[in-house]
Amino acid sequence: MNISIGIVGLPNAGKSTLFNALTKKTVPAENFPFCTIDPSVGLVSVPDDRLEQLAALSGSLKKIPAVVEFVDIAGLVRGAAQGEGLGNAFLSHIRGTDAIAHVVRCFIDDSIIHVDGAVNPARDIEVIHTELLLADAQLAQRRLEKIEKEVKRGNADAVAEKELLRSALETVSSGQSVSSLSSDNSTKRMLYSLGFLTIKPVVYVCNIGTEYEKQSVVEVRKIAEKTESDVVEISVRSEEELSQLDDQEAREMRRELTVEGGGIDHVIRSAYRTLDLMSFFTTGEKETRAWTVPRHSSILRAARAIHTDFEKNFIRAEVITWDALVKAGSYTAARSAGLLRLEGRGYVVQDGDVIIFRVG
Ligand SMILES: Nc1nc2c(ncn2[C@@H]2O[C@H](COP(=O)(O)OP(=O)(O)OP(=O)(O)O)[C@@H](O)[C@H]2O)c(=O)[nH]1
Ligand SMILES: [Mg+2]
Repeated sequence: MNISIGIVGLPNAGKSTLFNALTKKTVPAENFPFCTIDPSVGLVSVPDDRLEQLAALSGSLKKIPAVVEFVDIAGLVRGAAQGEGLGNAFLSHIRGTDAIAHVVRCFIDDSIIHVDGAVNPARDIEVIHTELLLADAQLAQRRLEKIEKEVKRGNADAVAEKELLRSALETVSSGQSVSSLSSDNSTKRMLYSLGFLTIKPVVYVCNIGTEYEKQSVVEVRKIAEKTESDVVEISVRSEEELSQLDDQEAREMRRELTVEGGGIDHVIRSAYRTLDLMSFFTTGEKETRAWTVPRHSSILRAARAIHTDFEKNFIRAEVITWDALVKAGSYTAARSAGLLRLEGRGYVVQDGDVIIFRVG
C-alpha cells in the first residue's frame, strides 16, 4: 500500500502547479508497475542520500527509493460540504488519503483571480478547515443514525462507537479537529477507519510566488503551531518551471531568480515526517532499496513490508546502521569487524537500519 497525500486548498492556490512540479520527479515506471495511475495521481520518490551512498557501496544495478503518492484534488470552496462547487465528490477524494498538503496562496499577482477577492491566508485556511469540519459533522451524524438500532439492541460495539461519535461531533461542532480528541492509538485508528477528515495530519505549503508579504507566512505559521504541523515555503510556479530544466540549467536559473534549492524536496520529506514514517534499507548487487514502515515498527513488521512470507518464516536478522556500513566500506569488512548485530523477534527497527533477513 502506498502512502498517499491529498493536495488541498482554495481554487487558484497553486495545487495543480505543485502537483506537476512534484511529479516531474516521479519514479521510473519500470520499477513500479502500478505507476500508471490517473492523471491526478502521481508517485513521487522520497529523496534520500543514504540510498545513494548504500547503492554506491554495493555497486547496485537498481536503486529503489521510498515513494509517496500525491493526489491533486480540485479546489474546495465555501459550501463544499453542502455540495457547492464540485462539493462532496472532492471531499470523498480527500477521504481516501493518509495526510493533507494544504496549499495556501501567499503570492501577490493581480492577474490570478482569488475567489474571495484578496490574498488572506488566515481566512483561506479557515474556509477550508470549516468545510472539512462540516463534512466530519455530517459523517458523525449519518453514522449515529445508522447504528441507532444496534445501540437500542444493546450491542456493546455499537454503544462504544456511539460514545466516540458523540465526542467527535461535539469536538467538530466547537471548531476543533477530530485529531484533538485523543492521542490514544486504538481510538485514533478507529476514528481513521470511520473516515473523518480532520484526523489527518496536515502540512501547510505556503505558495509565496515571486512576490508576497512576509506577514502572510507568519500567519500560516501561527495557525500551524497550534497543531504542531509543518510549514513549507515555496514558489510553486518557479519550482514547476525549474523542474523542466536539467540540473545544470536549473542551478543557474535558481541563482538568477534567487530561489533556494530543495523546495519541492521539503514538501516530500515533510509529508513523510508528518506521517511518522521511517525507512530501513536492503542492499546488494542487484538492488538497494528503501522500505517504508511506521516509526517504532518491530522487526516482524519490517519483514512484512518486504513479503508476508518473510514475517511468517522469520528466524533472525542481521542489522547494521547505514552510516556504520558506509564507514566500514563493505559488508565483508563490517562482518569481520563484528559490526553486524544479530537481532530476534523482539527488535525494534531504527530509522536507517540496513537489514539482512534470515528466513526459514
Ligand atoms: N504569480 C504566480 N502565479 C501562480 C503561482 N502558482 C500558481 N500560479 C498560477 O495560478 C493559476 C492557478 O494555478 P493552479 O495550480 O492551476 O491552481 P489550483 O490550486 O490547482 O486551482 P484549482 O484546480 O482551480 O483549484 C495558474 O495560472 C498558475 O500559473 C505563483 O507562485 N505565482
Ligand atoms: Mg487544480
